[in-house]
Amino acid sequence: MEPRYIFNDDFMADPSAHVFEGKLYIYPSHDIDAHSSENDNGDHFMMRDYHALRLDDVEHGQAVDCGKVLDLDDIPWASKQLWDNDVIDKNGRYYMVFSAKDKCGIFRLGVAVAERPEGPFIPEADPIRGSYSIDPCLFKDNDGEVYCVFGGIWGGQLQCYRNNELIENPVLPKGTEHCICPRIAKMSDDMLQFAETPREIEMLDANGNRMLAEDICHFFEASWMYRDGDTYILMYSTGDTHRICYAVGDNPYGPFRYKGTWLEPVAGWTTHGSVCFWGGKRYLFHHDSVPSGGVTWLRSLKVKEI
Ligand code: FUB
Repeated sequence: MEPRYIFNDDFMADPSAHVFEGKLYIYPSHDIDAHSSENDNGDHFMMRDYHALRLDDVEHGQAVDCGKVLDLDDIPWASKQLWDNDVIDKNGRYYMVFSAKDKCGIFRLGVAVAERPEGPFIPEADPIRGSYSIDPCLFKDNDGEVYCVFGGIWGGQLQCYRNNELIENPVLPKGTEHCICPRIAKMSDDMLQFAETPREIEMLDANGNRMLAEDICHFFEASWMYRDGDTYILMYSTGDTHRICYAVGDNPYGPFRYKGTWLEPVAGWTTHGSVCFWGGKRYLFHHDSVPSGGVTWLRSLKVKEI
């Protein structure tokens, strides 16, 4: 199958793809043109709502828009920038964890709950206690435990935290300094809070050494975790080197060792994806900015087989 666009009706990005109730759903960010200037802080990503999409024919069809499932105006604690989200099913309900800035301009993770995959998702009054940064991925292990893997640097603010505390005067690592790594926390049974203090996932290069800031495959944002047999796969974006890479480990907490690159740089600054199995094949859902003529904040959804 040739890589192809799956939703030509609107600009959407950061697709989280899952099979729920025998159907393939995608939960993307909904890009808009807010006419804000582009900067390293990501101020040009001013998204205000989320939609759920359903894709019935992965290799040929266009996704169906199931409608708006959550609006910024309905989230009591959030002020702006609905960035990446993910959804998981548990105990017959659907839980979305999403990133947004609070009233102080700090990224937090929030939970919203739905009775059906198509939503609507009803947001909790407050963000997850102790949450920070962006790009939550919800990974359900074979024993039913759900983990939230999250974090992104630069505009995603992950460099502002050490040991889960805000630090003063954060600096980004450079050169041969260790790169900043994603965080992981098991979710509570009711899926509304972290059940434990988030831990940093150790990321290793192909030789088993700690990943460095200068490595082309360094972690930046957009974690996606899944399991294949006894192997845990952590896919992520390298941000400023514009790749989607993956690393493997033997448990969700890591360490994870770099294994390969699934997507070379695309049109537009960001790259971000999810992996979903459908019809016996493994697909990478992601985005690029070709249809908008390269506008970084107006991205379109794609799929390719991996
Ligand atoms: O969509 C806004 C941000 O761009 C996401 O949170 C990042 O992963 C990048 O795709």
